[in-house]
Order: sequence, then C-alpha cells, then structure tokens
Amino acid sequence: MPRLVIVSNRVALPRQTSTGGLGSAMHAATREQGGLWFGWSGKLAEHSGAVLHRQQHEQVDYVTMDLSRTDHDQYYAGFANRALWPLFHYRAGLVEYRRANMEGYLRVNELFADRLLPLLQPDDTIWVHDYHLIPLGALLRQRGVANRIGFFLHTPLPAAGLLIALPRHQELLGSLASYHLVGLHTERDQRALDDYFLHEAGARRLADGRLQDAAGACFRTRAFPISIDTGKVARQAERASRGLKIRQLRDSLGTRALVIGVDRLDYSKGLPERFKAYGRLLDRQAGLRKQVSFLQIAPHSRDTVPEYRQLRHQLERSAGHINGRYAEPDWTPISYVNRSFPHQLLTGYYRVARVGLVTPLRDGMNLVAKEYIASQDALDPGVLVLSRFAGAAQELDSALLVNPSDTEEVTEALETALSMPLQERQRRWRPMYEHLCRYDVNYWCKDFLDTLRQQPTGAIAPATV
Ligand code: ADQ
Repeated sequence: MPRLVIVSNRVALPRQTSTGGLGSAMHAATREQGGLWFGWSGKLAEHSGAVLHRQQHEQVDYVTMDLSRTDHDQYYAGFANRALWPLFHYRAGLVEYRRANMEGYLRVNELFADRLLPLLQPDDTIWVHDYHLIPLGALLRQRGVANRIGFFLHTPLPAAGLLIALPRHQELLGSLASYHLVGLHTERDQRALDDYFLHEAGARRLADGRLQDAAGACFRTRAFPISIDTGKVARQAERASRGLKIRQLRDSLGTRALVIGVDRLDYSKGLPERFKAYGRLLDRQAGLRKQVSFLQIAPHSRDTVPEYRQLRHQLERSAGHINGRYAEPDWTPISYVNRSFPHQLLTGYYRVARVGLVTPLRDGMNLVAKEYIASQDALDPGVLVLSRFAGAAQELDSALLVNPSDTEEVTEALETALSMPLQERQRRWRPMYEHLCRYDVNYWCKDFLDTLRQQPTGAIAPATV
C-alpha cells in the first residue's frame, strides 16, 4: 500500500494531549499504513523552517518546523484565524482582511511546499488538512508533484455570495482545483463549494460528476462526515465511570442532574448564548434550582487573537452573574472550567451528565456531540441537545435539535431533556449510537483515502456541457 503523507498546520505528536479534533482521527489513519505527518511544531524561532524536527513512532515519521514571529502572526493568527475562520463560520462582520497577512499566509504555504518536497516519494498519497493550507496542493503541483493529493476542510463553508467577499478569493479558493479530491463534512458544505466553482469561478460539471475549472483541472468534491473512534470512546467511558474522580463527581451531585458542555473557547461555539439559555432556565423554573448543575469545560484557544480574549472576559462575567444571582452555600449553578482534561476522564463526565449541551452557532462537524452519544450507558442514556448548525446534526437527528440563537428554544429543550422518561431517552439514543458504531473514524479515513485513490490522475473526462 502506498505511504500516506499527512500535512496539517499542527501535528499531534504521539502521546500528546490534544484539544483539537484532528489528532485522534489522523493517528488512526497513519497507524494502519505507516507514513509521514508534516506540520508546524507550534513553536516560534528566529527563522521559519530553518531546521526540521523529526520523531518516529509506530511506522510514522513526525516532521515539524518552527515559524518566525512574523510568519506566525500573519499566516496563523492573522489570515487563517482572523479572515478565513470567521468567514467560513458565516461571521463576515468579524473578518479582518489585511493584504500583508494574506501574503504571509501564501509565504508560509510556499515554505510548507519547499520543506515537504524533498521528503516525498513518487507513490505517496498526500492528504492536506484544513483552511490553513488551502493553496498547498497548487504549490506542490507547481513544484512538479504529480502524486494523488486530497484535501479535507474541517470547517463549514458558507454560500458563494459570502465567499466572494474575500479579496483574492479566486486565487485562494480556485487553488482547490489542484487537488484530486476535496472533502467537506456535509452535503451543504459541498453544495456551497460546487456553487462557488460553477457560478463564480467558470467551472463546469463533467459526466463523471467531477468539476473542471476554466484551466482544465479536474477534481471531485464530496461530503465525508468525520467521526470518532466510537468503540474506544464507549470503552473509555465505561472504565472511567468506575474510577475515583467520576465516583466523587457522582457523590457531589447526589440526586442533582448534570448538564455538560465541552468546547474549545471559540466564538463559533455559541457559549454566551448557551449561558444565557441556562440562566433563563433557572429564571423560569424555580423548582429546578439546586436540582441541576451545569459544567462547562472550555480550554482557552488562540489567545493571541483579540476576539478570543474578549470572549473569555464576556464568559467570565456571565458565569459570575449567574452564580452571583442563584448560588446557595451548598450549590453552584454553573462550574466554568478553562482546563484540558485527559480524554478518558472527559468521557466519564459525559457519561454522568444527564444532558449534553452542544450549541455552536456554526460548526463543521462537532466531535463532542458524537463523543457524548458514544459515552452513554445503554441502560440509562442521557439526552443530547444539539444545534442544527453543527454538521453533526445531519446524522444525530434524534437529538433535541435547536437553533442556538433562540434562547427560549434552547431553554425549552433543556426542560424537555431534564424531564425526559427513560424509554424516550433510550429510543432517541440507540439509533444515534448504532450509526456512530458503523460510521466511525476508521470508516471516515478509509472512505476518504479509497475515494482519493480511485480518482483518475491523467486524462480529463468528457464534459456534459
Ligand atoms: P474543534 O473546533 O476543536 O474541531 P470538536 O469537533 O468538538 O471541535 O473537537 C474538539 C475535540 O477536543 C474533541 O475531541 C474534545 O473531546 C476535545 N476537547 C475539547 N475540550 C477538551 C478539554 N477540556 N480537554 C480535553 N479534550 C477536549 C474542528 C472543527 C469541528 C470538527 C473537528 C474535526 O471546528 O467542527 O468536528 O475539527 O474535523
């Protein structure tokens, strides 16, 4: 089997605790067939890419490079996280476009291409990940790389009308045509990309379903909903639930129901709206006070971006306000924790929680929703309250689906979840769990790589006109 080369902004080194969703999925992919994982080390140095750091583990070479302060600020904090991230999450008002940042983004992508090139072998299958590295495929092609290259976007993709607001969008998004396969989480995201190419970039649809851009490059787009290692999460949760920490949590709760939220601290996750809905629940239902506790786990992320710092302060105020208003000497309504936890412990928390509250304003997929379902006890499962705007809602459709901007709707869903009889909880949970057992992360990887390897590399298929 050809070697698999993964390229992503960050590399989840073996045994490293990661708060990103990509890590566990990629370990599963590379463990199978061996290969190379290339990316930024997460560290700053005087010069970008001056040395490559190498580590080998279980047939996989992990190769990383450092970035200079300027490259980091322009490529990562500037263009990727202040222009592309908000744009792709439908937050046009938060987009801050600066030409220098886009130049830095392209420069770092060139550097990725230059440093990766000597590490490649002719029959490698290359899999590039996420919005940080959109132009990488085209830059590798310019350097003569003819291998199969696939790209997967982990964020949502908004409609073409919004995408064209980005200066030089043709250059950036048009470069996706250099990949053989472009994967997105949902059919809605795929439609957005197809529409963009067909209506804004002069592409046409070929008879075999692929797109052909104005320069003749052919590529396939398709939805591949990412997933989790369902069996492993279920086993971890069962084991964790017998551990000391979880027993202590159960004891401290007594008969009180736990509502849990677990997210990177990010404005796409709808946390202020979620806190408001929980506050409203306590307002409306005096009888629920002291009967329910909300644990929100939200490790800080992207602290160098101002919007993330503002969000932190907003949430601290909001949690303080709710606790100031309702707390009793023997009851804290909301525990707001900004730390990472070992994954196994997290699955134990999910299992104890009667309600999983997952309400992003927009989310590519949202793995927490899937982990919550996988962690439940079949005999006494909890209830998932899930935003319609998480990619996961396409599959987890027997969750209580809500619009996170509608505070009353989220509050009512919480009330419904907290009073849901056992039979209905089981009836909703079972099909979601079975779906996740079948469509787990291994299925996702295999499906993407099989599809990539089936793509023709040479001749262009006839056009449908
Ligand atoms: P994220 O935005 O990071 O991922 P998500 O899909 O929920 O969001 O993945 C988060 C992961 O981090 C989960 O596996 C979760 O268990 C873990 N995690 C969160 N908080 C943690 C904590 N305090 N301690 C330990 N682990 C924690 C992006 C996209 C998503 C997409 C994924 C994968 O934004 O939409 O689902 O990539 O494609």
